[in-house]
This record gives sequence, structure tokens and C-alpha cells, in this order.
Amino acid sequence: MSETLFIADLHLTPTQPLMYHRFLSFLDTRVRKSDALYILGDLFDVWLGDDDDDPVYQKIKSALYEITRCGVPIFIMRGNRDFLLGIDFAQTTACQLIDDPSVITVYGTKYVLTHGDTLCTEDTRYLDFRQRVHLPWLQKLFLLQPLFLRRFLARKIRANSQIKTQTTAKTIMDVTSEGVSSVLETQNAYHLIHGHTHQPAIHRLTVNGQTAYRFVVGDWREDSAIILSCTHDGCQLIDL
Ligand code: LP5
Ligand code: MN
Repeated sequence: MSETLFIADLHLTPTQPLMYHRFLSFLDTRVRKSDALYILGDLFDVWLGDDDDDPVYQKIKSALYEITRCGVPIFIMRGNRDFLLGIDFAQTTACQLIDDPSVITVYGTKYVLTHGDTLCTEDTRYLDFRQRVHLPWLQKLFLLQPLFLRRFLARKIRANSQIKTQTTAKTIMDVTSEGVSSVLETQNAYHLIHGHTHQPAIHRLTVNGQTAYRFVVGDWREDSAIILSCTHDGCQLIDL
């Protein structure tokens, strides 16, 4: 069966072997037989630079390369946790880094792909933070720092973010209909796929007077991993 797979928010980290083993086995089984895999951000819980040589990251990179080497293309979008994924990572794994947003046509249907964080247009504190950490000069400066310092700063930012996400209304941290309509209208498309909110669902909406669909893939947990599988017949969410 021809299928193209979409996943996001795996949040892989060396301290959670169950999760990365599940990803390695997913690559080796379903992905190996697929037409392509799109990873829509937050493959990693945090990415502090391509020079981080933790053995677990090496294992994941080898597994990705093993699949791309066999001819299955893997596309990776950066998320709000792993926005520092860079050229070295792409070269080692032969994965293709794609922009956020990206527009693709799969089995004759046009899809807009995005991580999803920029659709949360009411979370202005986050969007302000995002703009800052995407400044190329700041990223360069950060990547020049020794890893222990990068880890220290990342821990501080994560702690700050954890307090924020626990104390902020869920509605503020969700996508807004303005954010969703705006990206679809700009790209002149009627199908949107994203992650980030960890609220897997297929939503029907109206854009420019036409029916549109918003597919939200789930995050990966110990007991579930909700991915999107698209074929010639359409797309469906599947719990692995
Ligand atoms: O990921 P999640 O769901 O928990 O929360 C996100 C938003 N938070 C983030 C931050 C990430 O969790 C941490 C990223 C670590 C990156 C490390 C590299 C740093 C490099 C920097 C240099 C180039 O994305 C959260 C959203 C939520 O999604 C829902 O959409 O609300 O947004 C925030 O929490 C951001 C806050 O609103 C503002 C943060 C101010 C940070 C100030 C840090 C001060 C630390 C000082 C260090 C000396
Ligand atoms: Mn995210």
C-alpha cells in the first residue's frame, strides 16, 4: 500500500529509552515500506546543536540514515524545541530540512505543513520569545558556547516554560481560527497538517467559502503515538 506518513512531537531524549526504541522500530517497519515520512517538529525534546554527540543521538541519526539510504525520503521541520537542528544533522542523516510552513502535493492533494506553534496567535509572550530565539546572530552566538552552558541555559528556559504552560489557560496556548485561516488563505490551500498542541483530531472548517480540513497529529507517549497516514483515498489518524 502506498502511504505517506506524518508525525510530530516525539520529544525524544536520551533519558527515555522506551520512546526512542519505539521510534527506531517505527522507522524499521512502517516507514521503511512507506513513500515518505514527514516529521513536523519536536522530534527531540530539546536540540542544543548538531555537535551534541550523545550516543543516543548517534543511534537515531544512524537509523534515519539507514532509511533514507534505502530510498525512502524523510523530511524534517524544526519545532519549538528543536529549532536548532542544522545542516550537519541533515547531511549525516540524508534527511531534508523543510521550512515552516511548507506546501506539498501528495497523491494529488495540496497540503500546508506547519509545526503549529505559530498558529497560536493569542500566545503573544511565546511568539515574542520565538522571534528572539530565531534571530540568526543569537543562534550563532548560542551555538558557539560550550555544551554545558547551552544545557544550563536550556534548563532555565524549560523551567520557565513549564511554569508558564501550567499556569496559562489552555485556550491561549491553542491554535486560533484566525491563525489557521490565515495560513490556508495565504497558501491558497484547503488541507493543513500540524502538531504542537498534542490534541490529535481532524477538524472541518470553511475557508474562502470552501470546506477545508485541519489534521492534528498527536504527541508520542508511553501508551500512544498518534500519527497521520495519507493515501490515495485520504488521510486518517492511527494510534501506533
Ligand atoms: O514546549 P512546550 O509545549 O512546553 O511550551 C511551548 C512554549 N515554550 C517553548 C520553550 C521550550 O519549551 C524550550 C526550548 C528550549 C530551547 C533551548 C535552546 C535555547 C536557545 C536560545 C538561543 C538562540 O517553546 C511555550 C508556549 C507553549 O509551547 C504553548 O504553545 O506557551 O512558550 C513559553 O513558555 C515561552 C514563554 O511564554 C516566554 C519564555 C521567556 C523565557 C525567558 C527565559 C529566561 C531564562 C534566562 C536564562 C538565563
Ligand atoms: Mn511543539
